[in-house]
Amino acid sequence: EKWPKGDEKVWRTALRGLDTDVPSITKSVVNHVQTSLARQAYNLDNLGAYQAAALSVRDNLILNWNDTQMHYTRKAPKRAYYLSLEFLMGRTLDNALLNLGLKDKYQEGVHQLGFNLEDILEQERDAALGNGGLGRLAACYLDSSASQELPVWGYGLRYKYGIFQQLIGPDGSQLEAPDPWLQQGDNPWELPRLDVTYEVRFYGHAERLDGMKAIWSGGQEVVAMAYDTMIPGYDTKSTNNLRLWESKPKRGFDLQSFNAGDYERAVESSNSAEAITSVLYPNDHTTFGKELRLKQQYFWTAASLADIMRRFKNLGKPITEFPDYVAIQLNDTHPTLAIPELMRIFIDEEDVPWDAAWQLVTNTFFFTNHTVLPEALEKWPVPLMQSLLPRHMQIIFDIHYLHVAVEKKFPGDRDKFARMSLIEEGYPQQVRMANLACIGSRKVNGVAELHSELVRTTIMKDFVDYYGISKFANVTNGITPRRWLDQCNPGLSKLISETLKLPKAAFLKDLFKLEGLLKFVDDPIFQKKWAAIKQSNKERLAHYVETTLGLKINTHAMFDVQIKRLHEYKRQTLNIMGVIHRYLTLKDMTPEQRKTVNPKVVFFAGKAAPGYYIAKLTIRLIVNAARIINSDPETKDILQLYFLPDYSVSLAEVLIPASDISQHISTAGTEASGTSNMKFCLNGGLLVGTVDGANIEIAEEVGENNVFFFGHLTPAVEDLRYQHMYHAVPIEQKCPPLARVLNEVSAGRFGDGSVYEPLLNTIRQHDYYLLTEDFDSYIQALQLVDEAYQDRTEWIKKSIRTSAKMGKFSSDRAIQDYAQEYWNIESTKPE
Ligand code: GPQ
Repeated sequence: EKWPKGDEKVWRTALRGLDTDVPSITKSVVNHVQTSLARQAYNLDNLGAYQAAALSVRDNLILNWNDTQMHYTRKAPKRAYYLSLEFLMGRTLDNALLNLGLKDKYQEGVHQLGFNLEDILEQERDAALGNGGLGRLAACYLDSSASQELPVWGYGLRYKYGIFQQLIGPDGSQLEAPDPWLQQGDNPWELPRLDVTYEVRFYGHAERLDGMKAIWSGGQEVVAMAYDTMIPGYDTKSTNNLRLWESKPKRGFDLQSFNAGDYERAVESSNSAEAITSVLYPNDHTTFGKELRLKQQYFWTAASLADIMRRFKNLGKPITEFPDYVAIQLNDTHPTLAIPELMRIFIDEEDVPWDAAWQLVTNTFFFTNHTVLPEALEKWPVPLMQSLLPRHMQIIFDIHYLHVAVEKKFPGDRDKFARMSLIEEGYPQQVRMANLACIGSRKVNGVAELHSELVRTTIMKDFVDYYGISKFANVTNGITPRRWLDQCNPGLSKLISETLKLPKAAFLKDLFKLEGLLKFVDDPIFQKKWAAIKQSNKERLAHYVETTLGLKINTHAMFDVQIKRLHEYKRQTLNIMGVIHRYLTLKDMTPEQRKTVNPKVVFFAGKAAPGYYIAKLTIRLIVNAARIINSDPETKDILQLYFLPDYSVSLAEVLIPASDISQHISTAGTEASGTSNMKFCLNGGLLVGTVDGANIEIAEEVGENNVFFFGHLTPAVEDLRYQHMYHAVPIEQKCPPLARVLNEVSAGRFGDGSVYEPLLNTIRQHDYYLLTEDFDSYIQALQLVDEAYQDRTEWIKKSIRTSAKMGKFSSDRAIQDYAQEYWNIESTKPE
């Protein structure tokens, strides 16, 4: 290789990289204080120290990133791209330090400079570019891809505002405030790429040419500019890329209007271009059909595909080899426009004939479905698509006529044809994105065994008949053990390492190694250490709650946790009704009886979509019930209830390691997988749950005697709903204890009861999520939990066994599956 200029020896010494001994680290941090931050050392605060430490760590990431990307370019392996509208990354500094293996040294270094690393880490704001499980899964998958040295990039949007900040108002309601996460100053974890830009068109008209080609012109163009975020692998130099797009006006502003003195007009185009990536839509499991959301989706898929195409073209390979070098995973239907967009590129720009283009497209894409709930299945009105993306609408119609030719295979079955159609009839007609994603992809997968089976037998049933079963598979979700064990629970990680006599990297890279703990289940000394770590995590949580909310928590109580988005199907209502039931039962007891009760603290956290009225009412009820219960002198020592506001990845990192028991209680058949269930169990928490999602596979691993299952099973749900619709039995007969709870709420025991009527009516009337059907068995399950907790040694054994059997739920296993069975990519690393 040739040096571009100058003295090779000088270059070689200069290129040696960074030293990572403690003196070099302190030097680098102080350098950043003085130069990058231009601050004085003597009045440096924790925030400044965070920024300097982050910049110093970033230097290491950038060098690894450069080497990895250079290696990919030279070696030109097949790559996979993970397209996701959400990446719920959380904080980066701690994770980067652990993955680089530099945490101890930075701890020492900043200590020498007069700082405490833990305090510095607390300065970082979460990158919360996601709503919940779907976005966090994408983040875990990036960590696993880099850790396994797989050539995978993520593509998403760089929202200026992430998920809203949740506040609780004086009446207990959720209030929303914007999340200006970038306003802390520079985000040290991203690299703006001023030179990586693409123009993206909206509106205009599409004129058909000969054959299937067309020309799309006119309309408006905006610019997509790339920001790159480094994704370090654990215990490897491999550092992958997350490329997020920002929208910008094509020209700064309209000079003509500006000169004419029309300032408003001049900035208008700039405002509308920038609006595209200004905010994350805060709805989970629902679609709203807003034009701006469709713009986001196209803007992101168009920029990402242009980027992928440019990279492919640099290889100098014939276009027919595109799927040999590119695999694209569609995270839900949000990026489905990538299918017609790639068709457009092939046909209109690359002169590929239709059939060949369709072959290439359907060998490139893979589609993950994350729910079977009908309200979450995306549909876009045809008139909206026609106006915003006229060429794509043509292509979708062409795909519809050429490839949903079901009538050939099932002649005369008009119903089947109607169900499989890309276009749903109605006023207006709508495009069904899940159908498009399905027929445009090589494979379709669900995210846990039960869910994948439901995908095959419900929403994709007709397509299974058409394509055969092998197109429809399962990849059970996973979580990264780096963040969700080592980072959030360093004490436990250390104990495991000492007990197994293995370096941490051994089990953090192969989580099945935790099975080695089974040998120690009966070892009283190990049990004691295990329990002590849980205790100190409870104290860490209590300390957090005391310093942030000013509340004092009984750390000798059982900690019972439900943290997830507020949604009727997740049944936080079942939990709060259970808590109230417990409260009423305690009130019924004599003081003597109460003395025998084991204390319990119940935690809730989670955001409700701002427009989701019933979910917001649930929060209000929890908060107001907490106010009454926590101040009742008769019960406050044995039952406490907390709603922790503003749930986030970093709050989860404190809550999860502290839990004794966590709740995953969705109506059977509604929670596709769940991933926090895996996180709790990995940290030695036990699980109360329904026979749903990944709960089932967790129970398979740990044994049913180590989980607390309750409730009706999936096959019963449909019939029960039917009964509730047409042969409703009044709740007083069906479930007297629940009726009593609802009456107490109604009667104003937790503040003005009339406020809660709409929420209570969801249960009294259709009870779509079957609370009345599951309440009795739920209360029984909680009773069993109480009894099991009495025998502390047996409980600790369950806890150890649970954690020991979490190997399957590492996202490394999930990513291996995608890499081998779907993407056909291989590990490769620099040097
Ligand atoms: N999930 Cl459709 C979301 O977080 N948001 C959504 O809009 C949809 C699904 C979740 C799903 O509810 C969980 O059961 C999964 O564990 C998670 O996706 C990841 O697959």
